[in-house]
Amino acid sequence: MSYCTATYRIHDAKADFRRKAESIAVGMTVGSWTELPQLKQESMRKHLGHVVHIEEHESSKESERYADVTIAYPDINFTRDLPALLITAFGKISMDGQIKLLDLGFSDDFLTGFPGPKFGIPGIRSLLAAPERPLLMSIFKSVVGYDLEGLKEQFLAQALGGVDLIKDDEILFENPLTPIERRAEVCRKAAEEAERTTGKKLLYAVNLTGPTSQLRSQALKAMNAGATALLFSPLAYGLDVLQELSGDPDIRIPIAAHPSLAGALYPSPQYGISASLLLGKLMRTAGADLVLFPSPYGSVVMPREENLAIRHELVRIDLPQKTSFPVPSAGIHPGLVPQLLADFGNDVVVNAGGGIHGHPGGAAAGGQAFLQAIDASLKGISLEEAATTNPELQGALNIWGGKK
Ligand code: 1AE
Repeated sequence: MSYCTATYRIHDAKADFRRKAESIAVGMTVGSWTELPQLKQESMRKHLGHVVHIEEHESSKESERYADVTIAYPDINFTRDLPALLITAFGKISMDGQIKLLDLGFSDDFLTGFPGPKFGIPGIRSLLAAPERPLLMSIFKSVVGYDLEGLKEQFLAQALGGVDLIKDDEILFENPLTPIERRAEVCRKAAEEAERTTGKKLLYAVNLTGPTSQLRSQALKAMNAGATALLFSPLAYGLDVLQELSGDPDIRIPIAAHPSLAGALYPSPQYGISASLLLGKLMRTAGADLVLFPSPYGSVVMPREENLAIRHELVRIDLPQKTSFPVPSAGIHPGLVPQLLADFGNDVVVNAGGGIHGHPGGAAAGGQAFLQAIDASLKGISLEEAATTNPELQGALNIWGGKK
């Protein structure tokens, strides 16, 4: 028999955790067990979940009493898609008291349904001809209400700074001023123009939005008009939609997953879904080539150990799927680069919006300041020292300083 597992943290001041775990294992599979006649019990046994492990954490404070519980769910009960597993493992019980889904363990059989990222870290590195170094991504800012000319101007400024990727802001939806295929076309030309100056390849991720039924045709439209990547918010649409898009053989460009809505799901110690599962394992399994999430250091913060746990899920090499690029984001400026590289190593995309556009010398200088910070960090030179010969980096340090 093949099983997927789910590990939960259950907070309860008084519960008998074994009874609670057994009631979940039975309740989320065959419904009831002891009330079934003997014959029925035999035929239902292959569908019955079971408790694999319980680790209780007692505390003098009743409110801090909890147990980590792992339950195995027979694969025979669900189809090979994430919604089916999520509903089995954390459907109804997600609303039943203080319970947080910490992890899912996929059986080999279940995992065969998930090809994972089409490009992943190796594919993106190959598209950018950047085999080893950390990458730099810039985010369009102030895009709502702009026309194509305004967008092109911003794009060029970012591209001339030498960034590897530029992404739309996630709040740029389909609109008459900059429809997806027009901005893909205009920005592709701008990327080619910038490449002639910088000598660097560049991916542009257009934001894929609109009704779910139209996403595929919008993605193809964008790709055919010149988009070289897509930005998508899987938690607003559903992870299965990401999987459909990433698994579509006609969509031949990488997908960057935006974490919109994630804050409603991972931060509580008592409720929701852990960050490493939500933004790490599930995003990679559903096929995200790059995954954005808040870093521990910027304007929106996530605890460092959760960041590292996400990274682990995205880059671990003991899985059949390609690895996904971790993209720690939000309030990132050049002063944070040494710490980010220390945490993430070279397989990271340093991502900034305000930290590029807010540079006193403009967006091109903002990109250059980041590249200088990355270069200095890789050489083990302090940013202060590097800034003595790099005025763009000095400009960034003057306003944002180093890591706070
Ligand atoms: C965690 C997502 C960050 C994001 O999407 C974004 O737009 C960040 O912008 P800045 O770098 O904080 O300006």
